[in-house]
Amino acid sequence: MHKYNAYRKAAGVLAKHPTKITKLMTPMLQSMSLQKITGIGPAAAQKLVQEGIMSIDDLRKHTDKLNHHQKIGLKHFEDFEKRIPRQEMEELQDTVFDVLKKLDSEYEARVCGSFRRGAETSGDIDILLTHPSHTTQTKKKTDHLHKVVKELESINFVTDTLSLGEAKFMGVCRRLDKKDGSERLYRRIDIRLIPNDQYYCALLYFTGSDVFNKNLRAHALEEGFTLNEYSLRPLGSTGIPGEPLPVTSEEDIFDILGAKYKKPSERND
Ligand code: 8DG
Ligand code: CA
Ligand code: CA
Repeated sequence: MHKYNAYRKAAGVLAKHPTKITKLMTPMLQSMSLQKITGIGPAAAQKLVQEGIMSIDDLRKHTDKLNHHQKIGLKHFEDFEKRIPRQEMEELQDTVFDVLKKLDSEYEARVCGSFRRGAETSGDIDILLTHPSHTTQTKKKTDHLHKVVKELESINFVTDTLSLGEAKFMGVCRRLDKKDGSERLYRRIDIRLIPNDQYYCALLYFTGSDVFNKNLRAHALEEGFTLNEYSLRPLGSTGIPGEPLPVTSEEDIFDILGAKYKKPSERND
């Protein structure tokens, strides 16, 4: 009954103000289309629409309104919309791992996200990186990530940087030229430097899927733990999280939570 009345009311409003509603829907759709570009979130998109930028084509005529990240997003928009075949993901992975090995044999890295779950195609490349010398106890700043990115640029693998901090790189890369004439698309790549003691919680989190993560976090709470991308902590009777539990594998996390271990390929939902 309530629902029926709500629909009847909505229909009445629509009938009385058809142009108002159409106008409202149009900026919403325009804003959503602009948000397909990396670096353009809801706020930026809304601002652009208010300034009369109605489409991605309009945006190309007004690149002065964009910051560096958004400009690169626009430049490679078509490429970024395309999924990356697994074969190419493996090539991209090999390139990064070769560089890491050359720089320091103690680096440990993983491609996470849909690739680790066995997907045939991936939207981007999510890499986790760690090094025994880098832990949450490390007092001085580490420059591992800057060193790695610099090296990946020097071999013309990384082509653009969207953002680079001590712990997170967001950028663009491209397959190295195999001289077989095949197309080399620009791909989105993220590299996160993780303190060694947080590596397995991060690995679990960034492998996903996000639905799987949500369910496991809910299960953790039921068991009296709090789980996030950094740590697994017991919740005391007061509900205050205790110290992070030591974990040395993903299996440890499932064990502590009393959950059956699931391989990455079993974490798609
Ligand atoms: P895809 O790139 O092939 O489209 O899929 P994906 O690899 O599963 O998704 P992603 O957006 O690249 O995120 C990688 C993992 O990070 C995801 O599988 C689980 C974790 N994750 C969450 N929540 C979120 C979130 O809000 N944003 C991002 N970027 N990652 C998240 O659990
Ligand atoms: Ca991904
Ligand atoms: Ca990603």
